[in-house]
Amino acid sequence: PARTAIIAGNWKMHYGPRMASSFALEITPALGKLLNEYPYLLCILCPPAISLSAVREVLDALLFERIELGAQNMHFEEKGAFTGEISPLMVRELCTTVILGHSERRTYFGESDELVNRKAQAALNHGLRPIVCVGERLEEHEAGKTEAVIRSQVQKSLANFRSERACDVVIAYEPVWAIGTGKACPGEDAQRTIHLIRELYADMYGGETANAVRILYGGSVTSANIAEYVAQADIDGALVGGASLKSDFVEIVRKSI
Ligand code: G2H
Repeated sequence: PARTAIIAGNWKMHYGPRMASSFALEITPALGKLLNEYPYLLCILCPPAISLSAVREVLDALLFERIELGAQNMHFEEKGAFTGEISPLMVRELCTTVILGHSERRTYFGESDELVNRKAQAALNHGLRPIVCVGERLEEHEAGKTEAVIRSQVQKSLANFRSERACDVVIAYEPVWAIGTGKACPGEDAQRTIHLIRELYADMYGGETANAVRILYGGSVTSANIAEYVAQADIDGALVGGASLKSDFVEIVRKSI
């Protein structure tokens, strides 16, 4: 395949250090075995910040290098008086990746496209791979505004990267109406929007970069529907929420191969 696929598990606010450690111990041997057999897939676990060290220890002990670790959010500054925040330098000590601009961050914590863009630039500057999330809300979807909303989010959230770094970004298309609702977006519809995102990215950074950038689908992905997404030409994997908290996650990875 031209692009190495990614299956990322966004644990959201589930599993403190103890549970995270035992769950990681439960799933990583099977995940590691699958990944050893198939080099074109990368798996990224994204536990809550407080549990990153615990999962890091499990991964280091098992020596599965293609299971990586990601944070779910971070501040753009390296350090300072920002109570409750974590910085790119801190994330970099344990992780390769950081999820940015998830719709829950945008909705409940007021994150704007401009803030997400600033965080994504900070991630790239510190050698972290940002997974930048975009997606339209239900009312926008129903009003036929998907394309306009996505265009605006992509143009603002993904602007001004140094062109040589723009292909290191991962984009996640997560229609908000499909998140945690069990109403997954049909594969062909996700493909259509993700193709549009790739075209927009080509306008911003050139065709070669757009061809190299990984774009994931997210929203109610399970082992029962993952095949529908990875079969699409422009979809390079998934950002999985609820189903990443169970052993179903191993099945999702198996079916992505
Ligand atoms: C979308 C997704 C993971 P879920 O938020 O980012 O969650 O798979 O539970 O819809």
